[in-house]
Amino acid sequence: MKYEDYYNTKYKPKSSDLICTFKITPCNKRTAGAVAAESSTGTWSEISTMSEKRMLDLGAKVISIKGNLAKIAYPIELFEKGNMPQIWSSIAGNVFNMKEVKTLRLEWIDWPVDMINSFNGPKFGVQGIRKMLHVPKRPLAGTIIKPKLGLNEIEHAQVAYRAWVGGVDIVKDDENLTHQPFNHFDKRIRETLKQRDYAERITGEKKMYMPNVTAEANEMIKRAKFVKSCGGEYIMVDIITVGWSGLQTLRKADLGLVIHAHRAMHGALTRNKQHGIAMPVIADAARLIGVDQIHIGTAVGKMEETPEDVIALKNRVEGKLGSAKPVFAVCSGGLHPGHVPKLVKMLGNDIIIQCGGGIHGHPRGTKAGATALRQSIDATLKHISLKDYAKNHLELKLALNKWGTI
Ligand code: CAP
Ligand code: MG
Repeated sequence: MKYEDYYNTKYKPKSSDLICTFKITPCNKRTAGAVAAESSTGTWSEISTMSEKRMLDLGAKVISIKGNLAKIAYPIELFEKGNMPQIWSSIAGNVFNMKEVKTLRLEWIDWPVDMINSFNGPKFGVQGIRKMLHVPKRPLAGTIIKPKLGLNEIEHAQVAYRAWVGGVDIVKDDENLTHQPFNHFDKRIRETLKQRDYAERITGEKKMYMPNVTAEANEMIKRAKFVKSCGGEYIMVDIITVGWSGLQTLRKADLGLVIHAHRAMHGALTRNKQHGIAMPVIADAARLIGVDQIHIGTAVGKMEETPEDVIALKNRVEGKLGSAKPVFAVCSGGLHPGHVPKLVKMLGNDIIIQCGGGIHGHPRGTKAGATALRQSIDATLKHISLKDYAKNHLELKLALNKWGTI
């Protein structure tokens, strides 16, 4: 039996098959067959423990090759429903390091309904979050407390308060702030939620805090429960570093908290366009497991990505995926108020715009920075140029003087 035996363009995929699109270099019957074999029933040698027929019947099939793209269909029996790590151990496992392929990138997955339904999916999604915040239409405004590390609990809470009263809806921890000697988780949550309550009273607006619960899985659940017991409504988690198992455990705890997905480390998998895993594939898995919002990039900020990448990812996280609710797209990374018109033009109103440095670096401080962001969103929705709006909105004017518009 050869790798080529897994090439079977006569096979008619069933609606229950999971279909992966791989970019393969070089892409031919043998290399695509090798990927299909190693990711399903095959290995490098003939073996005596099962008949060839049974191996090929159950195995994945290369159903088409077009240019450097190969489509591979996987019978659903190969997988354990509701077990995301197992699925990835198959389709995104050994194959990336096979000598047979020079490079390999998992570009896309078409998920069968049965598999989609075996996961929890988002509890809230775009509409649930808008309802909680009482903000039906406009882009949501958010910030990340900066510096990422170093503030103590009280300082952290005070910066959050200033951002909320300045105008942001959501404040989040940074991805590497959890429970460090200078800033303990429990105290940070208590202090920051206290400030959230003050900010809600002062502004009359609903405010949200996203504490980072990233940790070992049992510890995450403990922390998430603590957030809930303090009156929190949101948590954030670093989905790649905690892994699918950690994320599933967190979602399955079903604590009724909105889950924000930070994707720190995704670049190690997604950045090389020839090798690795495309971000929409990662976003699909996170959505099936059940995150409510996820970072999609900005195309105008500090991270490497094209507008096409960001638009495609936005379409994917809110597009049809069985009965999974649309996920709120989060734009973050090097943003400031001057970026808002371009972001809204590119992506529409269903986005969360997060500025870290672009708020806390405002010449008059965090509160003014947050106000500048809200002014920029208001101007954009009123179709007034930022330059004109800044004439009688001082905070915006100072932000534009510092960072400009694009
Ligand atoms: C943004 C951010 C996010 C990045 C992650 C940061 O802060 O909090 O982690 O946006 O990238 O620490 O960089 P700034 P992505 O607003 O100060 O840049 O969203 O692309 O995954
Ligand atoms: Mg960050």
